[in-house]
Amino acid sequence: MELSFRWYGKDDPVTLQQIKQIPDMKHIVSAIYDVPVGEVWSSERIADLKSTVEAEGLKFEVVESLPVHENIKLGVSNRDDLIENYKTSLINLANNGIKTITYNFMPVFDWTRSQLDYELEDGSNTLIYKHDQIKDIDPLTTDLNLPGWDESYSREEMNQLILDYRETSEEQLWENLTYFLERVLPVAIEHDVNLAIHPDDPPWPIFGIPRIIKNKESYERLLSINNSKNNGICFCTGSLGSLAENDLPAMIKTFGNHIHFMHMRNVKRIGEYSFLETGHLSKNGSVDMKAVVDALVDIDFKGTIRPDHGRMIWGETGKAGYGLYDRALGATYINGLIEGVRK
Ligand code: CS2
Ligand code: MN
Repeated sequence: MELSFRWYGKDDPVTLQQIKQIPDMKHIVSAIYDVPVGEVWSSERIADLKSTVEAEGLKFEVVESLPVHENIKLGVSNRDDLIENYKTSLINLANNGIKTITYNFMPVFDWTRSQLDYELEDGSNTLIYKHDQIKDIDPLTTDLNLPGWDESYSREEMNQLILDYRETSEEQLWENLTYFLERVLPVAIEHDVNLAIHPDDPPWPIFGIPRIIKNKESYERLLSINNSKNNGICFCTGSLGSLAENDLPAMIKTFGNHIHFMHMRNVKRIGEYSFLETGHLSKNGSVDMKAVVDALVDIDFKGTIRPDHGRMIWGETGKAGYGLYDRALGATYINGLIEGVRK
C-alpha cells in the first residue's frame, strides 16, 4: 500500500512541491477539472497532467473522479452516448498508465455538510453534518453550493434534477448503476483498469433523494452485478464511518480484493445521522483507525491510500477539507500506523 494525496490541479493553493515533502508521499490523485461532465478526457490532456505530476517525482495512477453524468444516473435520453464517452475516457486513461478510476453514483450532490467551518475546542475549523439542519433545508429554494459539487448547472437545471431524482426510487437507481456497469466494466476488464466507487456521503438519503452505496449490503449488491476485481470499491472510512452499523474492518476483510483505493479519515458521530470531521487519530473520533490498518495489512492491501478531508488548522485558508496541514498530519499518522502494525 502506498500513500497518495489529492491535488486539484494548477489552481490548487496546495502545490506539488509541498505535497512531495510529506514523508513517504508517492502518488498524486487528481482529475481534469475543466472538461464538462460527460465529455471525453483526451489522451493529450491526461498525458499533460501525468507529466506535470511526474516532473515532481510523484506517480499518477489513480484518478479521482471521472464523474458520471446525471443522465446516466437518472437513466434518461442520451445515456448511451454518455456511456460511450465514459468508455473512451477510460481507454485514454488506461493508455496513460492509470490503474484505478474513482467514481460515485450520488445523485446531484456529492458530499454534503450543514457547515464547513464549525469551530472545534482547539480553535481549528471543520466540516459538520447535522441532520436536523439539513432536514430543514429545501434545496429547491436555497442556494446550496459546497466544494466538490458540479457548479455548471443553472438554478433551473438543478431544480429539475432534484425533482427528477425525487421521482427515482432506490431500485431505479440500482438499475441505472447496473446498466452503466454492464457496459463500462467489460472495457475496464479488457484494459485492466479498476473502477472504484466512492460511497455516498453521508450514507443515507438527503433532500428526499435516494442514495444507494451505504453499507455492507450495498457492496454485496454491487458485486452481484459483476464479481470481477475490476468492479471495485473506493473505501472511505469517513463516509462509511458516519453510520454506526458499519463495521469497517469486517467490511475490508469481506470485500478485500475489490478495494483498490482507501480514503482514511475520522468522524465523530454526534447523535443519530449527525457527525463532525475530526483529526485522523482514533482517539479523536468514532472510527478505530488502527483496526482499519490492521485489516488492510491482514488482506495484504496493494492499493493506494490517501488521507481524506482535514480540518483547517494553523490559520490555513482554502478549499474546505482540502488544506495542506491537517491532511499532511493525517498522512504521517497513517504512515505511523502502517509501520507499527507491520512490525
Ligand atoms: C469527498 C468526495 O470523501 C471524499 O473523498 O471529498 O468529493 C469524493 O472524493 C468523491 O465523491 C469521489 O467520487
Ligand atoms: Mn472519501
